[in-house]
Amino acid sequence: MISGKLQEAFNEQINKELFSEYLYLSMAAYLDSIGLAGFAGFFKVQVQEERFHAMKFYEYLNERGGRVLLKKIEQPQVDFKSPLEIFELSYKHEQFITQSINELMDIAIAEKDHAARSFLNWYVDEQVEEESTMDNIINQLKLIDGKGQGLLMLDRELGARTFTPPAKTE
Ligand code: OFO
Repeated sequence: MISGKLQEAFNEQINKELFSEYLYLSMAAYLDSIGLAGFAGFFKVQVQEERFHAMKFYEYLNERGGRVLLKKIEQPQVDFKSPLEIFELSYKHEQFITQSINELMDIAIAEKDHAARSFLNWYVDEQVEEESTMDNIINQLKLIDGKGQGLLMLDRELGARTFTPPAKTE
């Protein structure tokens, strides 16, 4: 059975993952509103990724005899200056999530909960990918100066992104 402390920390993390989902949906809505449907599509896939992250914690808590207790989700930012600003904010947000996963790992290690450590390893690896995805697109946006033909080409490219849930979820 999972400890009360880890249960609370995992519930906090479910809230952060659901906020991530909400934040990226807000970014998608803004991008749709300015006609960048491909960029919006990229964030709609990100929304699915974040729901997956949240549900993975949800199922795990249940499996370990814990209780899922949902919390209030904050309102996300709704207006943005540019696609570049959106990806810079996303990168910063992913760094915050990485820090949060590392803190969960610290608790699991302190409690000698080896099962939780093994479970959290998936998120440690996933965060490397999450940060790198955002950082790569920031670099591409800088290369094209965030506008013109290059922006439309990147919009088309990002619109091709699809969501594929990992076959093995733990
Ligand atoms: Fe974007 O990794 Fe979850 O929050």
